[in-house]
Order: sequence, then structure tokens, then C-alpha cells
Amino acid sequence: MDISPLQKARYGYKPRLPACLAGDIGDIAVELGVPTESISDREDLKALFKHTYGKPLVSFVKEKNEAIYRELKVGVILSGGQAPGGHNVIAGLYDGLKKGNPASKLFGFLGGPSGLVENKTLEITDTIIDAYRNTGGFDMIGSGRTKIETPEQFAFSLTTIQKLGLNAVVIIGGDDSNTNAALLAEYLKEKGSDAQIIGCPKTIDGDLKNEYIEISFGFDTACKTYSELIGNIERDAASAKKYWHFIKLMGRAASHIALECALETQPNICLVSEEVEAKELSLDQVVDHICASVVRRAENHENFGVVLIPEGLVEFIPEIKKLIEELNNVIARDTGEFASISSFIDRLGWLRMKLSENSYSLLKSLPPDIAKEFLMDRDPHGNVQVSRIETEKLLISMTEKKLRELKNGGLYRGKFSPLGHFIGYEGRCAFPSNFDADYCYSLGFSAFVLIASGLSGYLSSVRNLTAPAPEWKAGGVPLTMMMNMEQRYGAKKPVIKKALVDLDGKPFKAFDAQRDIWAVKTSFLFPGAVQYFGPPEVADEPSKTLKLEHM
Ligand code: FBP
Repeated sequence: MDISPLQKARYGYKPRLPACLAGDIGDIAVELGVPTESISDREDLKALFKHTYGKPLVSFVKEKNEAIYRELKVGVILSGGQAPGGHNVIAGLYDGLKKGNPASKLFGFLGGPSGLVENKTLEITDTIIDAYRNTGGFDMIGSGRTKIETPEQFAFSLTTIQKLGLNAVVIIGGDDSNTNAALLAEYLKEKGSDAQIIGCPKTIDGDLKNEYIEISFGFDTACKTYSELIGNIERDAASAKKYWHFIKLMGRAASHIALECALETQPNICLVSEEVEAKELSLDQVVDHICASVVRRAENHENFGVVLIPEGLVEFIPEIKKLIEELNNVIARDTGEFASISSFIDRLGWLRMKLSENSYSLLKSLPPDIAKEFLMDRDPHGNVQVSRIETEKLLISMTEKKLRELKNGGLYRGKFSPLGHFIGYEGRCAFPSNFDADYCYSLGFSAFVLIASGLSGYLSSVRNLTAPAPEWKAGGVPLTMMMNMEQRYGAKKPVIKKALVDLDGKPFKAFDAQRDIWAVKTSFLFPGAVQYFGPPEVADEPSKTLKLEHM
């Protein structure tokens, strides 16, 4: 296989481990903390997770541990959207297993959770792992979004585990996939199986975090890649001085990516969905906010600019949120009937009787191409696929309309030439930054120690991430500790709570302190490409979000 010079150079990179995971493998033991509680809905969750609720927090200490030398058979799943560093989680897990006992085996489940249900595996060997060290993507074994939820799927998963004689399965995924991990851990215990389930926190969206999970992996690299692209567009805008660029960024629910990229690049506008929701802003008010910057900049003869839009924005505008909720419930209830109607006009007619009057008129008022996007298939977890809703186009068309009105009223004299972009897939499979390469390898290694110590229903955790890697702390967090009950597909379900942007948090405050200046004065920053080599302050910098949160 041909490989690029960068890939060749990255093979030689040795990911750094926290001191508690480095050194002699026989000297890593677990220390159990006090029992934990879920964030809310404790009685419901206790009843649902009879065997796995309330486990203690786990940290690693330097102590003799004979259990670490056990011969193990482990399966690993990459679940959900790609995130830079996934291969390094597998590499850390593999190296840990082999260090513990060279006879241990690792099987990758092919194509995500469906690989477990259907028993499709690839045994990972030295040759395979060495071809993927420090690379982006999930292509070693592939990923998928199958949700293990039916009794048959759970039973098939157990059969696969038994057939392969697995001691444990590691599920590398976001909040939904780790919710699945918690359910599977509980199911296995209920069925009397000793097989263990360990999760690893993955998602570029950065919304799987809490006191013990400082950031999900992939966020760092994805944001650095997006920031490079945004900086390039900013420089183009400042050079040509003729376009307003509306850039939608990935982040299905939370706006962490948009906020981090704003801190990195200082655009004129960055919308933050959580703020829109807290202030109950309507779509019109969001557009007014953009127009205010366009008008002020035109007064300074700057008919160009950059607007960052978080992908999930539409779900946070109260009137649209209500529309989406109603659509989700109606589509979940009458799935077959809805699917049998093929034309958009007929679907609208069908929905007229099913939606509230306000939601129906909102849906009808949207440009038809955008309205169609609201009716597309939901993902297996019941979420509307916001990455396929062209919010940037919706905002462009509404901004154009508003500016025409302002022009007619003599309140705007500029020239508005908008361009829409969607930046998402450009960053999900980038070569992991040094931060993600180290972090992911450590998460995988930590997952091995949790397995060797007989634990199940835990998320691998590596903390103190703004310090150099040797000072990081590793351990495990019980999955049930992060759960609450939420409405999904029309029913209450146990789920891991998503971490949204905290409007009282330091990253948002830092943005808020400067954004009025950026809205009028060109203040663009050009962060450039992800740096793999060079001085530590360039090559090993964590994200601004992480640094601000730990200041
Ligand atoms: P995960 O939450 O599974 O990590 O996925 C994140 C994400 O990249 C979102 O930002 C985006 O909305 C979604 O995946 C798109 O996924 P897909 O390509 O499967 O439609």
C-alpha cells in the first residue's frame, strides 16, 4: 500500500502515557472510591440498572497487580461518527493487552455495533495495528450507527460474546453509544454472563463531558482542522472584500465546536445555540443579529464577513424545536404511514391534521427545499439529522430578505454577496493532533486496565488534560453516574446526559467579552494547520475550550 510521507512519519510517533499507566505493567492496580449516584432520576435508574447502578469511581495506583497478567479475549467496536484518534484507542488497548499477556487476543467488530449483533469480526494483529497507528479515520474496522435495542439484538450480542469466548467488549462512542454500553453491561449481568463492557468517550462534538470526562476525543483535532479552514476563508474574505461567508459547522446538538472555532479565528458572528435557546430568540431575531453586523460593517465600507453557525442551531430556536419535537413524535408513532407517502406536497397535506397550527404554518413558511430536509429519515436514536438541514442557506435567504427591507427603508446602503459552506466531514478523519494521539492511546490503555481488573459498566477516563501527558490521571467512571431519564421517540428512556455549552462557563464568557468588537471590526485570526512537529507551545497545545475551563 502506498503511504504519504506524513503518514510514514506519524507511524514513528510514540504516544505519551500518564505516569500511572507507564512503567512495569504489573505495577498498575485499581483503587475504588465511594459508591456513586446518577445525576437525577435515581430511583428509576436504580430499578433499570439493578446490577450496575451506583458503582464506585476508579483510579489507578502504582501497586502490584497479578490480575493484569491474565490471558484475555476482548472485542472492540467503533460506534457512531468518525473522530480523529479512534485507531489510537484500539492501539492503546491492543498494546495493553499484549503487555499484560502476549497470548491475549483483540477482535475488532466490523461496521460498528451491528458487527457484534451479527458476529462479524477481524482479529487484530501486529501487522494490522501497525498500519493504523496515529492515523485518522475508523477504516481499520469501520463504524456504524446501529442501536442495540431489541431483545433479539441483545440476545444475538450475548451469543456472539459466548461464541468468541470474550471476556470483555470495549465500545468507543458518544453519549448514545455509551448509553447502549450501559444497557449491554446490565443485560449481560442479568443473564449471568461474566463478560464486561467498557466505554470510551468519543465524539468531535465535545458534548460527552463532565467532571471526570474533561473532553471527548476527536474534538481537539476536528476543531483545529476546522479553524484552519475558517482562517483560510477569513483571509480570502479580507483579501477579496466582496463576500459574506456563512459557515455551518458540525455539532449535532451542542455548539462546543462553533465556540472553540470562534475563539481560534475571531469571526464577525458566531451563533451559539444554547444562548439562542436561553434567550428564547426567534428565527427573525437571529437574523436581525446577523443583519446588525452586516449593516455596521457596510457603514465602514466592509461588505464582507464570516458567520459561524452551529449545525444544531435549528433545534434550539424554540418555535423550530417545537416543530421538530412534534415531527419526531408523529413520525415515530405513524412510521409506516408516513413512509408510504412519497411526495413532499402529500406529506405536507398529511401533516396538516397531525401538527399544531403554529408548527404547521412554520413548516409551510420555510423554503420548500429546507422544509423537505426536516422530513428526512431520523437516525437510529430518533434524532433529526441536522447535518443534512442547510441552516446556512436558510439564514442567507432570510438575511437577504431583511437587508432588502432595510435598503428600501434607507437603513442599509451596502452590497451583500453571501456564500454558504458546510464544514464537517473535512475534519472528522484528520490525522489526530499530538493531544488526541496521546489522549486516545491512554484511553485505550486505561480500558485494558479496567478490563483486567474485572470491572464492567465503566467509561475509561483520563483527566488533568491541560498538564503534560505524564501528569494525566487515569481511571474509570461508572456509566450510570452520567445518566438521567429523557423523552426519546415518544417514551422516557435512560440516557447519558449531553453536556451543552455552559453560558456561565469560561469559554463562553471569553467569547462574550470580545464578540461585539469582532462583529464590527475585522479581527480575524489565522491559526494554520494542525502542527505535529515543532515546539510544544505549537505542537502540543490543547484546545482553547479545555484551557479556559481549567484556568
Ligand atoms: P457522533 O455523535 O456519533 O460522534 O457524531 C457526531 C457527528 O459528527 C455530528 O457532528 C454530525 O451531526 C453527525 O456526526 C453526522 O453523522 P453522519 O455522517 O452519520 O450523518
